[in-house]
Amino acid sequence: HPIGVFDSGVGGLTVVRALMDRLPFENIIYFGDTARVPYGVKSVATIEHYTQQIADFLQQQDVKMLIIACNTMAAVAADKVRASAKVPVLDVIEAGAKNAVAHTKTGGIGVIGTPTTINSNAYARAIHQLNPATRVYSQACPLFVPLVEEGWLEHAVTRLTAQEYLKPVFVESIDTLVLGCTHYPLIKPLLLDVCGNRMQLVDSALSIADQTAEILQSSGLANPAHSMPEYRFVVTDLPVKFQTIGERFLGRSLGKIELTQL
Ligand code: DGN
Repeated sequence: HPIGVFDSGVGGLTVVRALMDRLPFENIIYFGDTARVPYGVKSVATIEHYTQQIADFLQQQDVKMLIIACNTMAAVAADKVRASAKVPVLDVIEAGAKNAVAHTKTGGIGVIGTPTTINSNAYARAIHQLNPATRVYSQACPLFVPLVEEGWLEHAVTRLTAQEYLKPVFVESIDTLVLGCTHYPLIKPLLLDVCGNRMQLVDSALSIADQTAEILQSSGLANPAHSMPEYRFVVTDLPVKFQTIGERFLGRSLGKIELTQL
């Protein structure tokens, strides 16, 4: 049975990439809702409805586990998905929060993400639940998603934008910064540069890959070593640049892309 990974569009491929590296014998089916992206600006009711549709679709494909790769979906719809799912459900927020709490030394944790993720306060809640003594500073960075999709990973415009979002008062209050959006791992070097190289960046894609590995091992659900993995990529629309952008996120070729309607 494959691991089901889903996202509002192309971004969750950073999570698939981390899973492929960490768990090379696992089958993965990726679902990207490219016809309805971006979710980051939609209402909670709509995001919940879309997320449930995708979780149902993936369970019909016999997945052994569901991974909510999209921070925006995880922020507002994870509880709903968990309540109805018949397989374990992991999400990037839970994984990223755990990692942030483990890394911080000063107790000052920064979180960046889409406006919906930040407004939901989901990261702050998850972090405080793990360690009430931490201080969480949040900053919405709506312009990063289009800049990353444009491929401007080292561009002067992206650098200026980052300097605007990550003001010294914000940066100086924290020692750990959670990349609370699927797109941000691609601009890690630039963010590190803007924040000062001593900042601990928490990549929620890597965090969730570690958590997935733990759960598969402890539950005995892991595929045997040396199995040949199968990967499927399913989307609701095939925009012109999907292949190019997707391969940049995945770090390798996507192969065949399947189109479906929900
Ligand atoms: N995948 C979304 C996230 O991680 O928040 C970003 C893309 C979007 O829906 N705006």
